[in-house]
Amino acid sequence: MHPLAQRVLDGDLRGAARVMRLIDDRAAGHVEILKDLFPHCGRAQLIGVTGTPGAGKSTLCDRLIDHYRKQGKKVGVVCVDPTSPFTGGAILGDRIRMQRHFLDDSVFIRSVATRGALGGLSRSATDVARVLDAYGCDVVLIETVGVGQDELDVTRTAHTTLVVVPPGGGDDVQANKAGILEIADVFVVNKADREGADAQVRHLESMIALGREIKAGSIKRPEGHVIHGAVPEPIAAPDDGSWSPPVLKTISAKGEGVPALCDAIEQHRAWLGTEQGRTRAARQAHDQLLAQFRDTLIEEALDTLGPQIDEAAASVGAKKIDPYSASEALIGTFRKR
Ligand SMILES: Nc1nc2c(ncn2[C@@H]2O[C@H](COP(=O)(O)OP(=O)(O)OP(=O)(O)O)[C@@H](O)[C@H]2O)c(=O)[nH]1
Ligand SMILES: [Mg+2]
Repeated sequence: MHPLAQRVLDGDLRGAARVMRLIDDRAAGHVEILKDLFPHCGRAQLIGVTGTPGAGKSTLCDRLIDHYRKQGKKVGVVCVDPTSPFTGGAILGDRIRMQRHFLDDSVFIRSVATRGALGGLSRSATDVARVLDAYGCDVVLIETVGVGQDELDVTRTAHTTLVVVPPGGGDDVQANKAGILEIADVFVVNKADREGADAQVRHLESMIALGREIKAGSIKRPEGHVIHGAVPEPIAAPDDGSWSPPVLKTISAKGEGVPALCDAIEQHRAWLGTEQGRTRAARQAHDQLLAQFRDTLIEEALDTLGPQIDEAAASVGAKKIDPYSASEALIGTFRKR
């Protein structure tokens, strides 16, 4: 066992902080520590909190920390900042929103900034969440902005993912329909003290219903033809044991709606224990391994091929070779090494 891994397992705060810094820097040896920690992971409940910029995710996290601390639980928070490391804006906001918990030594808040590397952000966040899990946190909140690829990867780590959106407008929601539906276990319409909250709830609910109908293959053309599948009527309720994301309203600024949200998180947690829930966990594990495999493979290939990739790219740019043949040639070289 790596001595730093042992320190994490012993609940040594400074040891854990050091491991997280090594992860952030992708420093040599950090993978060995993660290997040692992995068998001790899986105890913590991982909750992803994502959604529109400024929707109130950090304010909501602050309330969730409160809730779990009142239950005597140890809480970890990973804030993922996809903005430029030079502005650091989002992290500052996250820290301000949760600052009253900074002196509580049962709350561990850690930020992960974009490194610009391939999948670097989501991987660091996942790894940091694992360290917090092994360190003994009962709950780990992972805050990310938006629903880009990084967020998809991060939420694949989470047991339950909350998608937080503000009332009205709905442009972001509109633009990200597919992504949002894929990742949301619970929808949270925050800032319900503002106009348009009920409209947003209705919009999300109809989106969810539509998503179910498409899945069931029961969407009809206007003239009544079934496009695919043979189910003639739209499926109204999830009575097949699958999970349908509830849409809840909160006013995080005042803590309103938060107890009901915590109930929904618990219900989802219970569902994860059902047959369908376990199927989903297996799919997540599969996706995670695939992502890890992809990253490891690409890293090794970049290490091995290095400048040859730049040369090939220049040739493709100059139209001396097509990208398909160039990739095949690179893979050929990589295989032979
Ligand atoms: N009116 C109202 N304002 C809120 C509510 N919750 C949060 N806010 C305010 O919304 C602003 C953004 O809140 P944050 O919690 O920082 O939002 P965020 O989603 O974490 O923001 P980013 O991390 O920058 O994407 C702050 O000024 C909050 O005080 C709410 O329920 N009602
Ligand atoms: Mg925030």
